[in-house]
Amino acid sequence: MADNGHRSMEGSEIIPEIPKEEVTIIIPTLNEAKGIGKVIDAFKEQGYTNIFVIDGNSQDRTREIAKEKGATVVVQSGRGKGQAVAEAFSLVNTDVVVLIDGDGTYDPHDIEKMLEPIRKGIADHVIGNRLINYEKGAFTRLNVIGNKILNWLFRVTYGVELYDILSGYRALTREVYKSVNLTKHGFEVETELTVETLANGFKIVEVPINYYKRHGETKLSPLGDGLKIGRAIIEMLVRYNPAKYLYFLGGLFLLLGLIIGTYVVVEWFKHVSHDLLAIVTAILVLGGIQFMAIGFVMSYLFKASVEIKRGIRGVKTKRRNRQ
Ligand SMILES: Nc1nc2c(ncn2[C@@H]2O[C@H](COP(=O)(O)OP(=O)(O)OP(=O)(O)O)[C@@H](O)[C@H]2O)c(=O)[nH]1
Ligand SMILES: [Mg+2]
Repeated sequence: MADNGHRSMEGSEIIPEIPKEEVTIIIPTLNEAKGIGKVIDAFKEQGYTNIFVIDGNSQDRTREIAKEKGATVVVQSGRGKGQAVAEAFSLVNTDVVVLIDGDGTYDPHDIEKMLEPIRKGIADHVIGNRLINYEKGAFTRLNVIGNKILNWLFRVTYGVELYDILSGYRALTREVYKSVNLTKHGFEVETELTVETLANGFKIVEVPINYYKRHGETKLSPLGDGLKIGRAIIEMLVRYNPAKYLYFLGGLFLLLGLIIGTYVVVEWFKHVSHDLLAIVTAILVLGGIQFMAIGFVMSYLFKASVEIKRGIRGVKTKRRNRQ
């Protein structure tokens, strides 16, 4: 990477040639004996030989098949897809990692599409968007609706135009996968990866990919995991952009102040005075303005810290190139 690591206008590192040995395919698996073999074969046929299976102690032949096909297989030390992904990130060290499920839902032949934005330097993290072109039956109706709602919730709260934040097909540069701090153990991992990347000032780009019906049994509980993911989206906003909460609170105070204040003024014209309500109005309006002002300063600090992180990375890359 030191030879060709320079940055694009967007601030992402351009890696014009990504040698195949500098890409690790990470596949978290839990009882995926029906799909894992085909997924590994398809990557190997294309010359990708660094295949890392992080297994959740499968009770079927998943690990044997993966080993037979030449993958490195590690049994995760904890539980859940999130913990498995975090552990895999700590164990590999190539320029790029590609994350994919072991159930045959994603197309290994989409890998070049996934890597292209990194090569061009327009992204540090690429998400494969499944929701544009998927095989009939690949999603249940509930899953389509759930995905749409959660993506909408994300766009509204974070203000970032992404349409498939829960996709399991991703490509990440070393800078991203070594810097994300993954604390969630389950299916919130995709949300956390997305939020962590944005909060650290990296760029995410989505590319349309194919999506097929899975082999084997799902491990996802649509309602239970959907609710957990929704909660994670909101929770992580507090962690990374508390200013938005203050705007919301400030807006609420001002609105209440305005309603009560209007009532007080209308009554005053009728020669009825409401001293207590007038005080409440003043408190609500002043409180609302204060929340908003603090929110404004915080959002400025938040944006500045993201810019600083991006700047520091640029300086580091320049220095590395000079060496
Ligand atoms: N290591 C590990 N892998 C897991 C665990 N839970 C799920 N996985 C794997 O993570 C990937 C995603 O899980 P899926 O059950 O396919 O979830 P999904 O893709 O959201 O849902 P589907 O629509 O059913 O495909 C699959 O390859 C699973 O085998 C776990 O606890 N540990
Ligand atoms: Mg899947």
